[in-house]
Amino acid sequence: MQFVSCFKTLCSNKGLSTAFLILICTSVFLIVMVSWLSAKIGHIIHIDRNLSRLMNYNDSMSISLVHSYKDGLDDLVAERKKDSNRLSLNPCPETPPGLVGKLATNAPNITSSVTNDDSLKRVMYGGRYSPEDCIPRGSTAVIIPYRDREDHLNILTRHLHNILQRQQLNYQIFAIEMALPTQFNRGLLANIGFLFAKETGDFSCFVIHDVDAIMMNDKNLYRCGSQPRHLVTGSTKFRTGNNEYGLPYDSYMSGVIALTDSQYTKANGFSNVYFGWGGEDDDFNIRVQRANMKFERPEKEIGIYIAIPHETDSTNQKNPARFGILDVSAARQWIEGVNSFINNPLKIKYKRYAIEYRQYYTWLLIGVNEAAITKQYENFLGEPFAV
Ligand code: UD2
Ligand code: MN
Repeated sequence: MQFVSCFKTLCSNKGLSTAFLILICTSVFLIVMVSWLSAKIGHIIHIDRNLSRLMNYNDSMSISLVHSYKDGLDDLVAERKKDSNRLSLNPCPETPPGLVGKLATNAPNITSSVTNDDSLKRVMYGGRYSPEDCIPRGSTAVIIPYRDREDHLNILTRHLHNILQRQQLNYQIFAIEMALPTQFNRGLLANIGFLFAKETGDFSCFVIHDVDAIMMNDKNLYRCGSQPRHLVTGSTKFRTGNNEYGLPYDSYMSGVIALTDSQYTKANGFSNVYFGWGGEDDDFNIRVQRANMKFERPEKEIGIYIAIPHETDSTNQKNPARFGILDVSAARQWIEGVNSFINNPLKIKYKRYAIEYRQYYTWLLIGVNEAAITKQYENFLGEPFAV
């Protein structure tokens, strides 16, 4: 009633109704302006981020983007440690009790069996997790050399959080991305990821992981052994003679491997000179053998992976020089590898453009100069590069 009489007074008084109209118009104008401005600012930030991704590497360029939630993350981890002391927890059992074995997961329906639980709610910023009810037997860094496969990364990280929590591991997932326009270099990104993970946490096992490899059996434990481990025994990409999932050749060590700090360091990590697709995996196998180690695999049915189908990436073209580079793998093993980023006369320069502790993984954006690296090692690149 009061509202009606108020409205009548407003209509009968010309001055008042004009003022009211102006007030309404100004408010609407202000609301429109504020929403337009915030959309614009969001857009500018987005463009700025994309630009920084597209910037060419330049020696004099400083790191332009560093977002860090690390302080918060450290607090959480410290808190969890205090909790486990207070609750005097027991070590987690040797065989995790919640494993189900072969997953009800198939290629067109990859996420169905992994999204219906609370595992994602338990993940800490940076894609990190530690069991709440027991002391984990191992601490694993999952390192994914990565570029521009966001849909694969989303599937893989959700899948891993689900399974690695069932495996009662302390773990963290890292996506190491190479800034454009440089050709992709999987080995170099693995090395940088390994060093960064060591800087970030106390890991007993380092798993170098393709972004499109989805494990089909949760008994495939992401732990290390007394020898380097190739966790893949078969992939939906390859069929054997009797039409089972298999591997293309016996010395094939691609997709997912697990090594301790000392095993990785003893082999001197991956070679850094394979730009584009291919070669770095066979080279790494040679390195492991020359360092007197041998890859081991889990049982056949445990190590089957789904390979998410994909096209060839435009910035990861087949490297035509890869066979020549592979020929002189032995000559390069001790002069370039993971030691190229530490103390080394032929040290490789790189930039960390960004570090983000994202919700389900830690993301690193790396810039390198392909021409400079190739020049540095020109005498160690085999026939196609010989002058
Ligand atoms: C095979 C190997 C892989 C590697 C590669 C040769 C298998 C299961 N995997 O993969 O381990 O030796 O041959 O280099 O056989 N990536 C991106 N964005 C890109 C390009 C590559 O994220 O633009 C990453 C991603 O993690 C991917 C991996 O690099 O899984 C390997 O690249 P690929 O998937 O294009 O090559 P593919 O499937 O032949
Ligand atoms: Mn692939």
